[in-house]
Amino acid sequence: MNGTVEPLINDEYTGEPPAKRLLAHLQSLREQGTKTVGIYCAYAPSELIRAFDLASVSLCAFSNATIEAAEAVLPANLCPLIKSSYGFILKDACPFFAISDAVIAETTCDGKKKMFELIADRKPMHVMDLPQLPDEPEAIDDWAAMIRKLGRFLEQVFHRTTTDDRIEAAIRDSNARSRRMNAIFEYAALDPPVIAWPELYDALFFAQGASGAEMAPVLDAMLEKLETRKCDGYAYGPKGAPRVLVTGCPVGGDSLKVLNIIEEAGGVIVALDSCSGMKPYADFIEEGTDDPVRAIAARYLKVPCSCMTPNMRRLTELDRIIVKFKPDAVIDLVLQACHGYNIESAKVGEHVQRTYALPFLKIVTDYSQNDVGQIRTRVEALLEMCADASRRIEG
Ligand code: BJ8
Repeated sequence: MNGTVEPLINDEYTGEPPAKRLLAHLQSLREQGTKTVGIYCAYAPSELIRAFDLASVSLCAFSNATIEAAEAVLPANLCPLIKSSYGFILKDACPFFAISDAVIAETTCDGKKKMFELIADRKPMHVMDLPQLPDEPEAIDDWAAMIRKLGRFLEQVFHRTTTDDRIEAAIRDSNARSRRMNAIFEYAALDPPVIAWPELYDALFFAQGASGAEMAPVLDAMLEKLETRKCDGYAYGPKGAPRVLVTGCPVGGDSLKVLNIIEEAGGVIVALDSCSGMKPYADFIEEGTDDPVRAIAARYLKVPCSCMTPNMRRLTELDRIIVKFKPDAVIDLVLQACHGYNIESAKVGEHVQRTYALPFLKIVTDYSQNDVGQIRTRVEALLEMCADASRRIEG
């Protein structure tokens, strides 16, 4: 970063892990009587949860420290995200789970589905049956039915009801948050970018558990500072640094090692295409329909997850991101034993290389530090290809 700049979120949690800020926020909501629902996936319709005056928050899933405990029960050759999630529950180490009054799960990948069975007795849990052929005509009816069924679960557990008007209000609140998040992403799309990925990550992390109204002052203050940075000619990253798009599995905690390596190797990350990144804000829910639950269903079925087949939206979404963020290279981050993202990587690599002639690298990793040296070597080689390409263009 050139020069010292004021942090975009400047509060008592600045410089701390972003979970602390979110936890404090949720605890203060609880003190005012707001109950919490824990979620594990971007398909969980948080608008419906909020329409019941409940907070929704993503549960812990990104630490190597909880994997050993999980492996006493789960197979070692399972996705680290699932093992870590389960280990957090076994060790009673996830503060967000501790304050959750219920948990929502979905039938996404097999490993997650079976892990949910093992934790189903810990809290009231509801599993949503996710249609996995999203383009079939009945998918939207099926998913809308599942969202209504979730509503009945929330009614039973929390002894309250909601209305279409409140669901519509939650949709509008969620869209307002997405609009502001997208306005923040514009500053990463600038060339050079004026926002660092840890700053993006801080905002994305807080947004996992804060409503649009709660996020508004935070994001508005960020936007004001970003505009000042832009006007002041501030640039993030070394001059001419290759711009990197990171796509693939959700990234957080110990897998952030890959993002750190990319920047240590001289790249700047301009887009994070994953469920822990920009993916949840890529689309809006239609407002003002006569069936807000169906509008929510339509939006969520568009989430381009590799559990879906075919998952053509992954490629069309990559098109949008590549045109907007103008990356010089694409890195597909796949968690070990995530067969969906791993297999899909062949299509992703072929698409970005053939359509955009972009250097592409698939990294398969877990939450340990064992492969840091190997990843660094491969990332450095990728970024060197970008430098060679730009030297050729200049020459
Ligand atoms: S909508 S990406 S959050 S399922 S747990 S699929 S990494 S093997 S997290 Fe996901 Fe929902 Fe899809 Fe997004 Fe692979 Fe691991 Fe399964 Fe995973």
